Amino acid sequence: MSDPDSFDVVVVGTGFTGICALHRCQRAGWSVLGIEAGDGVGGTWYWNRYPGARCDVESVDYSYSFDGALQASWRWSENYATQPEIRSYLEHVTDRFGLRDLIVFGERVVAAHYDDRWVLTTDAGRRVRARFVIMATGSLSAPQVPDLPGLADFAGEVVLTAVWPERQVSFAGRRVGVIGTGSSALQLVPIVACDATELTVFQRTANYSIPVRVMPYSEQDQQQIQYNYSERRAKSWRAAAGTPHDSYPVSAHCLSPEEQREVLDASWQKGGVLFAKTFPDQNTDIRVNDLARAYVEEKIRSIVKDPSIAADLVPVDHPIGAKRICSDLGYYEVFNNDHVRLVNLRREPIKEVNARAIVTADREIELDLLIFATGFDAMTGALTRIELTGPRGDTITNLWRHGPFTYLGVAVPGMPNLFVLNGAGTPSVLANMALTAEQQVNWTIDLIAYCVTHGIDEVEPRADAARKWTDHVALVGGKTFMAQINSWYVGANIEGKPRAFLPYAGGFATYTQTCEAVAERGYDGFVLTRRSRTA
Ligand code: NA7
Repeated sequence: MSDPDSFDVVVVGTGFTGICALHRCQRAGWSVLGIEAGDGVGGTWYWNRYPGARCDVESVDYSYSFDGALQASWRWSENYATQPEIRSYLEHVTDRFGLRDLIVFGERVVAAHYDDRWVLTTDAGRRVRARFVIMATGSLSAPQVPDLPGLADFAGEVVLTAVWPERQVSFAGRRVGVIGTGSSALQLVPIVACDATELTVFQRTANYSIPVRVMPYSEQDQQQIQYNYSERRAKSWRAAAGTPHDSYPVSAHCLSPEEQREVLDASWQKGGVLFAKTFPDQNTDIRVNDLARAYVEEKIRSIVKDPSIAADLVPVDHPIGAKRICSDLGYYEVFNNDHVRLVNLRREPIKEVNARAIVTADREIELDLLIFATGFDAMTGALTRIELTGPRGDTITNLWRHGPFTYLGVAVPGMPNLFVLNGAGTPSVLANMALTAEQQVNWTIDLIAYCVTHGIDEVEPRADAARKWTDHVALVGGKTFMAQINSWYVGANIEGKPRAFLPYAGGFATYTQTCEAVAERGYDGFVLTRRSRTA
């Protein structure tokens, strides 16, 4: 009789990647279990349910293409989907393909160790065995909250954007503080400002944000989407960022100042994160970057009436796009309200929290509700928070003590039969995560199928192949502006985290081709072990 707690594959996490992986495993006829900490699917889109949460990639692109009927049947209501709509899409996919019964909800994997199989343990004490493990644990899924002195004494309500409660959090009639000014905060703040009696935004680093042009899809748009879909998706597969958008065809240097301005105006009107690629050389030529930067800074100054507040909102420490550009619906405008204040933490750091207030170097700011929008231990945190031990006693924290060490981002020497999808060393956060999820799953499932077909018991990357890939990730990333500043792209937001450029910056299409070439060469770079002999 087969062991009910033993599976061909265990998939940890049911966000975009995990759901896709479960579907492929099921289709392959393997026994598969999904383990999900949330009470529903969605991953980051399950937990990040703060008001205003919305994807900055267009809905039509930020969805699956692996099933034509699914794609044709789902209708997004807007061009940039809100969190509730994305979550219901993922619920729909789960039910459509009968995946729900494959998933254990409400349990977090806390440990996994390998002897001849992986044995995974959850926080509910469940132990399951798996021949292969797919870690679909997400890039932005391990929230980080600063350890502010006195925080435990705060008598008001405390919430995190990254783990927003299911219950209603009221802002009306309350004095609200928001710590952090990344994408999450910038989406949330205009909504809080509508109802709160007082709103204080605590900013450590100013970010660039471009208004997003949210539009409902008309019937005509819906038809157009279906008509163009194949071509649009094919273009995304060939693109560096996994979306079908192009930069302006020539460098800004080829244009007159008036023409440059026209291009920037058009890009501003288009809105959102695509502004980061207005000109083809904006992210490689600092003079071009300066043009785009100055343009947005001028916009900030024109929107915000108080010049001293505007000066604080203008970033001073990074080229535009070196941190992911935020997209907002009225963020800068909020600071024209008398009941909204900006605290520049560089000038006025937080000293402590007491029962009623945040105390800065200059003043005490009383609050009823404190919101942390302080980001994540990005790209590695979800994995390193699991006690993960390979057959030779290597732990992931030890293996990655100098930074992530992977082959193609997907496999780790010392961790056979374990695959980390959309994590460090993959394009993931620099591309369209829904599309990269498909790529990562397709490639990994093919590799597992290869092992199954060829009677291979263990697959593990060689250390020299991982060295080469890890060095390549560092080299390619090191050439970008992103590597030259402090952000979660390099782990700088987490104290003590080794500095390493985390995502793969060589482009999604290039990465995909590299992975395909490895597969075509019979998975070179991997040691494939067949019982007592190796292949
Ligand atoms: P982000 O982008 O990491 O933003 C976190 C923000 O929190 C950022 O402004 C941080 O400032 C700030 N932060 C973090 N720790 C502190 C402390 N100790 N004190 C004050 N401020 C702090 O996370 P988001 O959730 O907004 O967005 C994540 C991604 O989702 C985003 O990049 C998009 O790709 C979508 P810092 O910049 O570190 O000085």
